[in-house]
Amino acid sequence: MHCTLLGIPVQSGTGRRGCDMGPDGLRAAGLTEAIESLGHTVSDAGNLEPAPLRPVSHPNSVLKALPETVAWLDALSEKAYALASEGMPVFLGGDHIMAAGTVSGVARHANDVGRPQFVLWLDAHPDFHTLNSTTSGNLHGTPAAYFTGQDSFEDIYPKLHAAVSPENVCMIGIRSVDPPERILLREAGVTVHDMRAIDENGIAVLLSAFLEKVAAANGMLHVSLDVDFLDPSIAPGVGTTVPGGATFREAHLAMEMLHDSGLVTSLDLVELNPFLDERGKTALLLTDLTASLLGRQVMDRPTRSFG
Ligand code: HAR
Ligand code: MN
Ligand code: MN
Ligand code: MN
Repeated sequence: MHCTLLGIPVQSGTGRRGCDMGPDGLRAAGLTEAIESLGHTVSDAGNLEPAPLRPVSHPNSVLKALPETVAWLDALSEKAYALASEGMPVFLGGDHIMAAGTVSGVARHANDVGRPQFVLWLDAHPDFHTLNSTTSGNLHGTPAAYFTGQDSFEDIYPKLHAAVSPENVCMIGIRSVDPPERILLREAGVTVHDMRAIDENGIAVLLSAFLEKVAAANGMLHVSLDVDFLDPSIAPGVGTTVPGGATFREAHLAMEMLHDSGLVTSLDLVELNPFLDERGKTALLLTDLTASLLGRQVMDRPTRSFG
């Protein structure tokens, strides 16, 4: 397989600085070498730059850095669309607003080739605010609402060529949901597995059910991995730590199952903040998780097929 790395040093979607160093943190941790060691080829497309600013405004006065953020999305949605037709894009963040660009871009490509787009959202947060519902104004809380076609984004975020059906989105690891998000998620029909669901069922059961669904539909699968999906004790290098996250083995098992499924077509690694990390611990863990997703195993085992 061929992987293309694209750095997206955006941090205008979050209230904390340091996410703009995320792509270089992942490079320093040896991401390219880890992927190559598995027999894949890698090209590094470098870091994206934002498009020119265009005048955008919205009546919600708490929104932070809206024009700057939109400029990143304008560039990224086009770039992600272009990269989706050549091997597996690995998008290096940057804060999670970038998923508005990556998912809209890859979903547009899936639509071109007549396949449904699915999204596995691994995060403490659903990031399902609209521009109307957010009260923090931090736009990294909005990408999943945008790419599933919820209202408020029209003529502000890039034109959405192909919305992802909310029924094709599975969120795992969720443990911080704002009241308006809870209502919107239920109304839209997104599958949300909170941490209690992991505790009660085990992550393998939850993920298998989703992978069966993707395989049965011959879907494309985008994985969006937010650092705060992981417990802060193993992944401190993130601006929004939330206690009670996924363990080291839960995260690796999810990645190993994703590899075995053969279904993953694109990947986001988001919210790494090297300024807050401890001697590269979080960057190295993300690198190892990516290796598990791309085929690293302890012992050989027969691949399991879905669908
Ligand atoms: N829901 C909160 C807000 O809107 C948290 C925002 C999202 N934070 C993240 N994303 N780290 O996963 O402000
Ligand atoms: Mn997130
Ligand atoms: Mn998060
Ligand atoms: Mn492989």
